[in-house]
Amino acid sequence: MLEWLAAFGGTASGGVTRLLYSDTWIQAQQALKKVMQAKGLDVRFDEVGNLFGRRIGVEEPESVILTGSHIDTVKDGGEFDGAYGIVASLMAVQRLYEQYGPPKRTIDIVSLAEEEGSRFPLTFWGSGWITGRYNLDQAEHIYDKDGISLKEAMEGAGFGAKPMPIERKKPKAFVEVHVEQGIVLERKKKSIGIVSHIVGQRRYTVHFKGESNHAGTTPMSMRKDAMRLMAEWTVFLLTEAELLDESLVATVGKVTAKPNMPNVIAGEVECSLDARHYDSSVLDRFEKKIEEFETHVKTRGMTMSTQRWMSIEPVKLDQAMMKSAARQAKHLGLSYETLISGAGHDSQVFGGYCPTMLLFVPSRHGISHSPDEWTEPDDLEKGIQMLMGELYTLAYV
Ligand code: HGY
Ligand code: MN
Ligand code: MN
Ligand code: MN
Repeated sequence: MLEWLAAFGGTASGGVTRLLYSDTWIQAQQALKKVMQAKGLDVRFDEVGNLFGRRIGVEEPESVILTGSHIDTVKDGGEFDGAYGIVASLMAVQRLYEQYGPPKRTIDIVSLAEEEGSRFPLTFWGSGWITGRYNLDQAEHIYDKDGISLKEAMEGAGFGAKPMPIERKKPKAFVEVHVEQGIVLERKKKSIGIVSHIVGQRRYTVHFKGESNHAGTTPMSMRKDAMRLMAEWTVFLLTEAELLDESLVATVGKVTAKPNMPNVIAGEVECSLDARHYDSSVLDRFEKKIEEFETHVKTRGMTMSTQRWMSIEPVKLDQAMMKSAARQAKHLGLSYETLISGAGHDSQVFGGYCPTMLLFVPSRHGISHSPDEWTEPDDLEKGIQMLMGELYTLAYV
């Protein structure tokens, strides 16, 4: 089923690009809706395009256990990030139904609309909508690289102001299985990761302004080279990150130059910055380093600006649910490791909203956000067994 889903947005390099409200995203959500219907689930979309497949509880139907993950991907990402959590939920709920019939409490499988922030400068749109982190009018002022607003894209995909009939009751719990996207489980030869914390994340867009000029006739001493300034800023900041704290990670992953010509000194450069740590005070101290560099720039006759467009706090996940997962792993005879997630997840948004559990399965060589993302089938299966056990405890007992 993962290959089948990966075909929606499959790329020449064997990766997947499925951006929020794009055609491939719409096709994937519509195809999943058909799969859910074929499994006898009650399906519906909410206002922003989160897709729900419901197995009604026969004793406490109003008590809802939510499980799933996100359907969107990064550009040329892997077939497991997000999608595995949706497929695992579908399979776990199906198997439980076949073995034990309908649950006592309702189980909602959710294919969350967006988590990555790949198309728009906003992350967790799907889980953020469900938990009230976002509202519809925010979508009007957020644009993709082509100047299309999130609102236009949402309405173009058939969602938006027309509220679909869903009640906005808080779920009793949220359970997500996800590939680790890191190398801890492989290194420690463990089958299951039980996540205790998810790091806080801050994302910035940084703009450097110098002066375009001729690459051949402008002496080095007379240049206002925005690319050179960005390079100095990058080395300074990433070095400071290493010195500040061994668990702080900072990434400059996206750069655009103007006019982006080989024989023209770049007059402007815009780049991204992604900083993460499980302690917000370290992220605050890192932000001070950004300000420190900005004061130095003024002496160079150039300018720079830093706009923080995303900030999500670190989250500590539910201890009781972690203990339940550890019992489950022991019961199933699966090796497990408790760990901190360096990747952001929808569980981070739900973690501050309802009791939340995030389970990992190993990523080969820790690779993710890449066509080389891979998890062995029997590891995927172990994740499904864990999810079945936890959903049984939450919805059947
Ligand atoms: O970027 C992340 O950490 C996640 O994969 N969205
Ligand atoms: Mn991701
Ligand atoms: Mn993910
Ligand atoms: Mn994620």
